[in-house]
Amino acid sequence: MYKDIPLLRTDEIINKAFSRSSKIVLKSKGSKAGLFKAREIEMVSRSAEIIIASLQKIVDRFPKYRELDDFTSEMIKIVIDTEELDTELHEIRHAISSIIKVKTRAIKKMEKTKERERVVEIRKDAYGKFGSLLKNLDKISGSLNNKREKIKEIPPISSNDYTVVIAGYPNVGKSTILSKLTISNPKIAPYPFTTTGINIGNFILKYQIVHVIDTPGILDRPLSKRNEIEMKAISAIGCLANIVIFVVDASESKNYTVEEQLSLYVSIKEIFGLPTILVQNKIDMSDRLEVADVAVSAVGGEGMDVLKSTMDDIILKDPEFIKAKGLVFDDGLEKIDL
Ligand SMILES: Nc1nc2c(ncn2[C@@H]2O[C@H](COP(=O)(O)OP(=O)(O)OP(=O)(O)O)[C@@H](O)[C@H]2O)c(=O)[nH]1
Ligand SMILES: [Mg+2]
Repeated sequence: MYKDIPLLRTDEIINKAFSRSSKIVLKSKGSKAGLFKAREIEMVSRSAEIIIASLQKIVDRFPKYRELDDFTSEMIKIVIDTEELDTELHEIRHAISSIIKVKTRAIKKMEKTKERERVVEIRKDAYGKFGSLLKNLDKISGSLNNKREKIKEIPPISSNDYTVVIAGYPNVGKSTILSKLTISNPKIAPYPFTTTGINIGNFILKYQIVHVIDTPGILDRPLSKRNEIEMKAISAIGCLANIVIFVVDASESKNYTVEEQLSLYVSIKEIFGLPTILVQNKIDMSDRLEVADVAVSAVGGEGMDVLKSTMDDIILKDPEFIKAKGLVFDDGLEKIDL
């Protein structure tokens, strides 16, 4: 998401602007002197245009986080300082308007001037001002480019997409379940809150894409031990999720007791208030728990068809899913008779 925000590199912009405008060739219409001046004016005008276009592209490509859906805008607010972003983009807009002013003034002066040397002097002076206005942006470039990196890492999911979230303690088999439920190998996208990455897989149900995401390091320990940022992240995921698959492991390989795992299950159910399927994994090496809705062996495949149909039944009855499908059709895609 937002992969095409350009970097703010003032040196590159200056070089591009000046080298392109130095190559300008004008066709002769009037006198030689007139042509010389016209070319000098065109150099100022073209270099200003190139600088403005490069800066404007940066302003335009940064997400308008206030207009975005909940999940993405929440994520942006968590990963970057949005007030600082506003200030930095304001600096760029300010530089753009200063460049326009410098250009307009210089061109006016050049038009009135007859002497060649003076025309060149005015053009060089405008170039100097363009350069220093750009150089002045160096003070924000590091911080702005850093925000660009962080925004790029936000998973490309919209709150309008139907999303299943997998939760559960570490090592219970969440990623294995994700890979078995989805058509593609889980894609590991960097996740802003942990160093471990978010796993995203998709499957198609009734011609509608369903995302399945596994959020390592987020929904895998007691919520009471979370700091404020992590809680914000959890609530952002809450905005996104439509249903939750909570995985518990009762086998010898478990790192946490079944009681600890069920207590996390209860708190996740409470905080999200979403339909939650309690899935016991690794039944090839453990006894069945009565509380579990479905018992599976993700590795061996046992029970996975039951999990899939339980999940599909919940999804198909969910008004949000019906709405998400409607969104696809509203976008003008061919309506398929279901
Ligand atoms: N016996 C058995 N092992 C399983 C099963 N499902 C997963 N495992 C194993 O359990 C281990 C953990 O599986 P993962 O899918 O990585 O578990 P996870 O919950 O994603 O782990 P973290 O990402 O570390 O939180 C791996 O060695 C899997 O091969 C199962 O049904 N039976
Ligand atoms: Mg995992």
